[in-house]
Amino acid sequence: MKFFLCILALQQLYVLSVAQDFDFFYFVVQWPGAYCDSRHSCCYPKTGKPAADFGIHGLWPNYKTGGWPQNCNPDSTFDELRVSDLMSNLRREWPTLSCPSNDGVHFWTHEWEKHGTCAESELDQHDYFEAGLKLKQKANLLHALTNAGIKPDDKFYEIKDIERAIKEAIGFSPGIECNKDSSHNSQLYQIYLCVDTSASNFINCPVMPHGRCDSQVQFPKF
Ligand code: U2P
Repeated sequence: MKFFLCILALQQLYVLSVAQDFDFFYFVVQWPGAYCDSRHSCCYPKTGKPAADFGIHGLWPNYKTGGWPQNCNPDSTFDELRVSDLMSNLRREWPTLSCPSNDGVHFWTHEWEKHGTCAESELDQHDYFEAGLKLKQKANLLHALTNAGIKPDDKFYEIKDIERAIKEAIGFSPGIECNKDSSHNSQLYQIYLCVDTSASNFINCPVMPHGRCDSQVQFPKF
């Protein structure tokens, strides 16, 4: 009897350890011009003004029913040594804009501890950040938009045209999030792409983020 109970307990343990702890990722990039024009204060990183390109915000495990897990493992802290080979790419592609000006470690620590720790069943710390960098390159979102004549020139663009340009370039519809600048203009702020649990392939979004965009949005200069 003891033996069978033991087998049962081991089986339960196995089911728990391989059970999916999230359903997909949001890969989220932010337009620095909109971040800086919004109510946020904005400070350039110590390494200087980021390029006029989308910067990575995060790679966020999500549930297909909405909602997300967060801060899943307090014992797993961000360790710069684990991503030392990625540092120059992180500075360029995942730049911090928060104040006071800093080198980005605070931002990456936050993203790892809040989100990355919830995907540890799929990706260790190095692979989590590397996956974000690879997705940024694969999506090439600024290129997708400029190719369709949508440029960061302070002009207003139809949100439908922005969505269409991205869908044509990568094959999947994005989620778009807007913010308001100090004159209450709706601005293109963040783009969400859905990604499978291996963090390598774009997929159709099981659930779209709430975007708060007007039908026409400004693509601000940076
Ligand atoms: O939207 C405001 C903040 O909520 C967090 N967020 C939002 C959507 C989602 O699917 N997952 C998620 O975590 C983000 O928090 P941050 O990572 O910036 O702390 C987002 O900025």
